Amino acid sequence: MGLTKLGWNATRDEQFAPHLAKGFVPARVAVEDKHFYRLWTETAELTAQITGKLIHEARGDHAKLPKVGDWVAIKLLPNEAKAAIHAVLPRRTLIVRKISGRDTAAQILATNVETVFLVTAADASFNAARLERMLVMAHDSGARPVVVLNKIDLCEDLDAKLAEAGRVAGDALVLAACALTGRGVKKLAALIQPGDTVVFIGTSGVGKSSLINRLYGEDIQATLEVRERDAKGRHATSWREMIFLPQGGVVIDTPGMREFHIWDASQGAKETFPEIEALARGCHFRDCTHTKEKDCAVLAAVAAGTLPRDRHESFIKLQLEISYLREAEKRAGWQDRRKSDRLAHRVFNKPD
Ligand SMILES: Nc1nc2c(ncn2[C@@H]2O[C@H](COP(=O)(O)OP(=O)(O)OP(=O)(O)O)[C@@H](O)[C@H]2O)c(=O)[nH]1
Ligand SMILES: [Mg+2]
Ligand SMILES: [Zn+2]
Repeated sequence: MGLTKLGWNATRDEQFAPHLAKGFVPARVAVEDKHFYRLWTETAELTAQITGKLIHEARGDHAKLPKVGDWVAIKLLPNEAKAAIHAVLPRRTLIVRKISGRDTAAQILATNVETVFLVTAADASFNAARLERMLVMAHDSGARPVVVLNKIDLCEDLDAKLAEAGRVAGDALVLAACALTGRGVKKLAALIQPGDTVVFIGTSGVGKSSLINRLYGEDIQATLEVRERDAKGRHATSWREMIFLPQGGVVIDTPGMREFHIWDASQGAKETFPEIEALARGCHFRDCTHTKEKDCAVLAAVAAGTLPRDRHESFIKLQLEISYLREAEKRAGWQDRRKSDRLAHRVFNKPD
């Protein structure tokens, strides 16, 4: 597989020059499974491990280790379909999500993607607030967000749902689709150019893998009925994986997420709530929280009915979450460091 088809370009050539001088080969991370990786090089698919040196250089920062979508510098092990990963090239974009659960830590969902498809189902499970949170994450990533309203065959008030999605989506494109019949999939496909990488994210069961199968033209990803998954309490997709489309373009499928928390989201919050950002310029206090201050232009707009109350509430909830995460970040960062020190210790002491 040619590197250009996988998204390699002149900038990457420049970045790779020092690695090339050391005899390394470029590859892209297709699957990450704890500390084993599946990589694509120009000509082959290989399994790989990271070097102890790379772990050491990451100094406990998990984000510095290779993730799905990363370009890496590898050393091929002779006569084996195996490799060692020596370095990670700079990331152009980064999709980060807070890990759910009590330990708060950032989780990288994908890197170096051009477009993030935020998939929701247009059936009764549709939830505009969740979509809003996904959009914040996407705006932070540097990639272009596109909202996909899937399962439109199960929706009786599509116009209302589209309007609601459009309201939270702001400038982001909103597409309607049906993975069962293939309706709307052409429009989606048109957004994926050869050399592009896109990622599908959304809660479990919304039809991410079904849409990818449609794009591919064949069932290559397993899907599972929502009824069945409830009974079994599991997701259909269980790891993040890159898929190369026959028509060109790389797609990353991800396991559904139960919840969307937001990591370093203050900038994304501004982009998701541009009308509040604009109103805030009229507040008396520069650090107004728009909750109780006097002469608050945002509260005034809510009272006047020009800013919908639920938009204001979503904004406030997000601010609370961001400040909570800031606090938790310090603790989690510390814990993570200890964990990966232990890991580094293990790798360093592994017999060769
Ligand atoms: N009616 C209808 N069903 C759909 C549509 N798209 C997907 N489904 C069904 O919804 C179920 C879940 O689809 P998946 O593609 O497995 O969902 P997913 O988002 O990949 O789920 P995870 O891998 O668990 O995150 C399957 O039974 C699909 O057949 C659609 O447009 N309409
Ligand atoms: Mg899936
Ligand atoms: Zn204010």
